[in-house]
Amino acid sequence: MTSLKNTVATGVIAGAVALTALPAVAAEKWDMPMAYSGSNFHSVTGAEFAQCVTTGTGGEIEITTHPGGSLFAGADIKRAIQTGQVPIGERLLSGHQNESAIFGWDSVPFLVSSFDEHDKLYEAAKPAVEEVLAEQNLTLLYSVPWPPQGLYFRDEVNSVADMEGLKFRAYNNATSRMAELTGMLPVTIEAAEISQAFATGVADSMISSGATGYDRKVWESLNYFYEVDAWLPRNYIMVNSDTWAGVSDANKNVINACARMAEYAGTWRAKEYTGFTMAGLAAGGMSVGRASDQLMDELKAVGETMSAEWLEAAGDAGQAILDAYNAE
Ligand code: PCA
Repeated sequence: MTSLKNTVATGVIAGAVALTALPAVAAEKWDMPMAYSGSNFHSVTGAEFAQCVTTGTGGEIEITTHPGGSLFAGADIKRAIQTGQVPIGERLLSGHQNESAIFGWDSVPFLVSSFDEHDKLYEAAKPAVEEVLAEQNLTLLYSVPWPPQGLYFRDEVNSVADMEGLKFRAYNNATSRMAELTGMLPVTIEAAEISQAFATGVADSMISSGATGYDRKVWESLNYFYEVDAWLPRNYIMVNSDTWAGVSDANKNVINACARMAEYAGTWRAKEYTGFTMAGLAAGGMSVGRASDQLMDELKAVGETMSAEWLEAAGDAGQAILDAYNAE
């Protein structure tokens, strides 16, 4: 017994000596709230980014993701980062178009409809977005698009008249405005809550990607998905600028490298996931296909109105984005 005690005591002392002998680098733990389900490709990409940073910084910065709105609900994540409640997080910035119309550049209907066009528009918009973020104490690390947005309904819809009076789940200003302009009733609901909203009749329809419908198994309540490719909104991974200023140059390099890889991997997944999830919706029992010509024409007219409204709100900075896009 005595010898065991001695061994343990010696071990403890040796451990204490070893600890004090280590350089005084305290591991920083960064909690990273994310709004979408853990299985969603944005969340998977975020978890890989977190692991990359943790490994790459030798554990000096350890990031833990919290998907599904479990730490902060989507709408609260940006403020939590700005105010330093968390150092880092992911948010769909078009959800904050009321703060700056610039954040809505990615939700202007039918301005772009493919990933390639969207990428080009993002390059044009990015400097203006980063400028607004900087004013809000936020630094952009990386950003990943959602697949093209299509319309989900309980019943068949072939025209805007068929949409009249439906309860339409909205996730940002553009989606609410689209509901208003098509005679529907917008109700803002986080993606994490939509399965229940459709099951209980709080909403009958939405515009979103095949990915979100698939993640939330909406075929349990809804029956039609119409590909309209209205726009491709983006999620942004942002860090509090004060926190960022305190990161060593070496760790900034690691984080930026991890961010570039995450943006690449996330974008690739968004593209791959588009076809996969639409097939998944059909396998779940939904009717999946292009919207009728009449519905498309009528939606394009709504899009014209919304484009004009966005440009009016975004002013010269908005026009500069469009000019840069068209000049390329
Ligand atoms: N899914 C998210 C935003 C865009 C998308 O495709 C959502 O529906 O909340």
